[in-house]
Amino acid sequence: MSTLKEKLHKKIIEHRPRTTKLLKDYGDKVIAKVTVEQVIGGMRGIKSLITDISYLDPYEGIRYRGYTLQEVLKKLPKAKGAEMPYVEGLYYLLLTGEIPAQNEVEDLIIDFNNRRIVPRYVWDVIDSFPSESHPMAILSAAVMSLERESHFNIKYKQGMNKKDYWNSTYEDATNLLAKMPLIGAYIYNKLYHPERGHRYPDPSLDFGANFAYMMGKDKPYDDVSRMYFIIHADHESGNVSAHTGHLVASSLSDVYYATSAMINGLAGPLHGLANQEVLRWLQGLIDLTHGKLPSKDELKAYVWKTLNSGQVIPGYGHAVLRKTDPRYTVQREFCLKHLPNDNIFKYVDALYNVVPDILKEHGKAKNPWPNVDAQSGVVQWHYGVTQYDFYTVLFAIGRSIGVLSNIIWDRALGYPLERPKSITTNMLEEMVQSK
Ligand code: CMX
Repeated sequence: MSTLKEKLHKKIIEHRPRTTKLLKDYGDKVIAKVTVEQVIGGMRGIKSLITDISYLDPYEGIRYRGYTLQEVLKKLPKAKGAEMPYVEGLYYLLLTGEIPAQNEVEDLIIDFNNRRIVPRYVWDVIDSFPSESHPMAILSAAVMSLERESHFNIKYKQGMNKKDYWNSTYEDATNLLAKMPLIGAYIYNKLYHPERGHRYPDPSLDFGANFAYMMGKDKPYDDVSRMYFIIHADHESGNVSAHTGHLVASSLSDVYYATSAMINGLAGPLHGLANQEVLRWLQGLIDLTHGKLPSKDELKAYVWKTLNSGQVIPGYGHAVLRKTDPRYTVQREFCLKHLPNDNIFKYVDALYNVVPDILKEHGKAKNPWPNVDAQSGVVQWHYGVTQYDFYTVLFAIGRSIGVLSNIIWDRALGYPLERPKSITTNMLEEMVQSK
């Protein structure tokens, strides 16, 4: 057993009695009430999911295992000369709740490298897609095609004990995660640089650096990749992608089914696809102003035009957050250091000075502040990834780290099939009248 798996096993054994006690001693204790608005309004704020991997505070933003993003970026081990930590270290942290030592991450990098070979048929699946297909559709299908590799399914058919579900799920999750950067880079090269052909990974490199290498990008794109995958990894359990992954896995579908479904949820413009929408919307503004930074009044007019035509401002607002997203801030700080004179960054910064006030005046959005997607495309564009349809694939690679960690723990703690109750409009009307 690897060091990580051994530690994880120990943590699982320690944690199980807490769940058992909560259920046995407090199973019928009421912890929240549910309003009509929540039932009709997408279940906002209903406390009905449990995860220890991350927690999202509306005013502070995300914490991974209790650590803020700034702390995660500071504390996790880094490669020599790197500004951003190893992605593998984050997987270790999410699974165990502990910051790994340098040698523990190095072991994990070797383990990932041993698991990353992608079967030939996956490349065939990707190659069979028309070049106009959206990269998220291709990614979802590629992950789905790997389903036949599932250890969990083999063990399940052999009559595995429930207590061991986490073990083969860990194997599946780690095998899939190790392959995600290869699949992402292959899709990128096939769609946008077919002249390059397939770029094989470099066995001496870690997750982020290997991705940069396969994408044909020089430094500091390795750090961009690490930063990008780390900040997108998890956002507690209720967001569409994380929740979808958890829901599908709750029926004991294996991690390939669950991750493919998670990718499909992420591909919507109100969720992960917003990062591509931000760039599309910005390009409209840049074209209109011929690349010359507009005045504050011109910016305001552009924002109002979007709102008055019944569209949302992409990259702004959030279902839970009520402040500027720290994932936005991390990327902004990176931009200030590495690309302060980038023209698109200047547009993004200028918009930051006008959009929140306009959204407040507009009076609809509960959160007028920018989210992660308002900044992420700018960084990618600066380093030559200008094909913005691809941006959500990067989000999906990052998000799979959190979703897969959650699924392993779901199995370890024996969380059951998810099955909330629905009611009809008639029933709801009767309920409110009888109160
Ligand atoms: N621009 C214009 N209107 C907005 C808005 C925005 N950025 N954000 C919210 N609103 C509107 C909503 O559309 C809703 O309008 P209706 O009452 O007409 O339906 C109203 O304000 C209330 O919405 P809310 O409670 O503040 O927000 P929700 O929880 O319903 O939705 C989100 C959250 C993210 C979907 C929404 O803010 C939005 O559409 N933002 C733009 C898209 C975006 O950036 N998504 C990425 C989010 C981060 C991620 O998951 O990647």
